[in-house]
Amino acid sequence: MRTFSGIQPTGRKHLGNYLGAIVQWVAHQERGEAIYCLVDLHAMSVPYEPAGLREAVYDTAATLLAAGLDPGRCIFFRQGDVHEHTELTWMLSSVTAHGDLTRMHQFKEKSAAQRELVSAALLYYPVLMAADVLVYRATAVPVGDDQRQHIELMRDVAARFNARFGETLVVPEGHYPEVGARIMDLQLPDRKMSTTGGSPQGTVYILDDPKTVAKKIRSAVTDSGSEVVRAPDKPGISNLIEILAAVRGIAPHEIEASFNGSGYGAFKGAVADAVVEYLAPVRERYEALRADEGELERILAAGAEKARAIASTTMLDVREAMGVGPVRARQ
Ligand code: AQP
Repeated sequence: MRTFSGIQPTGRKHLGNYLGAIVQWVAHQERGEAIYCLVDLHAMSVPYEPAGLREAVYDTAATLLAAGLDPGRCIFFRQGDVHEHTELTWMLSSVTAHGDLTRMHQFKEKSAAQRELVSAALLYYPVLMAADVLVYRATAVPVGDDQRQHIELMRDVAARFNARFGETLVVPEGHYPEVGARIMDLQLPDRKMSTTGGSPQGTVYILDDPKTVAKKIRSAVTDSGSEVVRAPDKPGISNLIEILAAVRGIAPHEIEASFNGSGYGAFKGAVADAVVEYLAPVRERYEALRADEGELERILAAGAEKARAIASTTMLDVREAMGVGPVRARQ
């Protein structure tokens, strides 16, 4: 298995990113080859500050290393350091339907939220994401549930490329966690926990201090009932059950069974304690890792070199298949 996944360097990652993606990333390091990327070029699809982006790359790199990414067991790098991603984006755009891009939920939501420029980069986001994965011929892409539509598009694009230009790319599969694939905002439980679209009090950040984490969870919006069960009319409690199940590594029905009759107050207290304890080691490791920017740069540069070696081989095949450049001499 070859795994690839990317994450936006937005600096402060949240519990949804952690349970939906990062936990899987750490686990996939033991299941074959794993390649992980800080997608700084994706972050340019909405307004941003150049200096802030560079800082956010270090913040996110340190968070992921603190969470358990090990550069000795995975390739960890910054997207913008490997030019093959952008070259393949252009190649893939010739087999991507413009209509499919305008139908992406993320494009519709984010373009509607833009007050000024709706950039072409926002429309192209899924093509760059397809290039990220396909340039490594990855087989597995661990992501949260919100990425399903992008993964399906990427699979269609790879299949269309192969049908048009000959078998060159690998059609990858999305891997979604059984529990924690869509963590919801604690104050707006009908919306996913999110960097840009959620509420500050409803978003638990990985690096929030323990008091803040506990306060956010204890003030989570719930319904007027008292039963700790999942139900369509109980989105707040259902979300907390999902969070506790993911943190404890057990099934949601086991959480329901163990809190049967205990009431919301005790249940929220247990979720708060469990999440605080779960995130504490990451927060503790983060400070030392973040303090050494030279070491973070060294790790990312070494990762980029390894990534480039794989990506450049794919691009030779892609260019040849598409008729770009001279025919390659065979040895
Ligand atoms: N709420 C979530 N539950 C489970 N998984 C989630 N992911 C994101 N939100 C949830 C997964 O996290 C990974 C990284 O996502 P990203 O690179 O898009 O990072 P982000 O921009 O910080 O994530 P957001 O919050 O989703 O951002 P916006 O506000 O831009 O929409 C992905 O695997 C994603 O599925």
